[in-house]
Amino acid sequence: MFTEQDARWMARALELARLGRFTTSPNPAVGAVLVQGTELVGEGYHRQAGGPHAEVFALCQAGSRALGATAYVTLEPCSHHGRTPPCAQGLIDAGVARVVAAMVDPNPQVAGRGLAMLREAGIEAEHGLMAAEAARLNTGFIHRMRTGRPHVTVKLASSLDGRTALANGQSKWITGPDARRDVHKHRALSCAVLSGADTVLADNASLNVRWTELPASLRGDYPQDRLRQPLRVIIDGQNRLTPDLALFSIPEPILLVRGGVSGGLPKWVEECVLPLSADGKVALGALLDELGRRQLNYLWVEAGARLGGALLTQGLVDELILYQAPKLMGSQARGLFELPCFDAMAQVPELQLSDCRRLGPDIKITAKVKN
Ligand code: AOF
Ligand code: ZN
Repeated sequence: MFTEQDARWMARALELARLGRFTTSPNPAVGAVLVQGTELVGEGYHRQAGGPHAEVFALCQAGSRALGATAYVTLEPCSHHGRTPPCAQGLIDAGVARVVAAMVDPNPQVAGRGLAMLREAGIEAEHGLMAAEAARLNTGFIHRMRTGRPHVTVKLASSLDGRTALANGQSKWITGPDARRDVHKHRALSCAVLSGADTVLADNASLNVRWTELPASLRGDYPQDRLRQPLRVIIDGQNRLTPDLALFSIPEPILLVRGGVSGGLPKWVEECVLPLSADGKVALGALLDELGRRQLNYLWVEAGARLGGALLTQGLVDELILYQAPKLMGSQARGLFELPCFDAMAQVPELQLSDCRRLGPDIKITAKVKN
């Protein structure tokens, strides 16, 4: 059904889509290419919500050369009037002859209607070319469209024997600079960073993205003036965080999840009271629902063994990213996750490795959690 040429142009559209991945949320990252015969006549990618969709840039560049062209798009062209008019109609009006989409848009407002609109207008419209690559680019968006919650990745850094801090709390630094820059990349790709009061108090962490700490290879794709900060979400059930912490000195949004509102914080801090579970802890499922309502696609968790363990035990973690340094910290040091005591291997949470690579002296393990 698809030719080698089709695959080549779709690969270009995916490359373009990737350029938007730091800035399109809550929208997906999408790329589009218009080809006349063997000639590229227009291309573009979605940059930010509220701005033009990928197809609009490509159509604009192609002008009258869009007539009879083939469009390669990494996501089905939209059919609805959102912040912008429907792309399917734009392609029809421009006289495009064929549309190849990598995947159907999981947004229930579209969900196949864009492709149907094109077919009704007599345009050949197909999907399924490089669908897995396209889906990987928008894991968070797809997850939120299906579940109403953000995709949750828990990040941990440990020694080879799975220890995250010495018994006295010391943890600076277990992993090297390459691993720490990679963490920064993930923060920049995320819509929100979740942590707990314990972690914030122990490290006086800022949990923001600092451009100079991103991997150098990324800074080209992602100019400093487009840097976007993830929402910092901190669980502080006992109102222990005080306004003098480093976290509050950075004038970027913070959502403090608390037992009660205390006030007296900078204006960029929002306090939010959520239901408590039976044991008096913030109901984590309700928190994810709230973050989903706020249209956050990717949640990056940098927390301690207790919050990580609670998320894992409640089946709320989708992915684990573990940076491991070739060090041994011993069994007196702190572990990765606080989990219940298991009596049988059949009870143990199981993960599925999706990637394993070296980062300088350390290794990075990415694993999906089977819930
Ligand atoms: C496309 N091309 O480049 C993107 C699409 O509010 P709006 O108008 O920006 O619409 C957002 C929705 O449009 C988003 O949830 C997703 O379903 C689709 N994104 N569609 O045709 C694009 N970014
Ligand atoms: Zn569109």
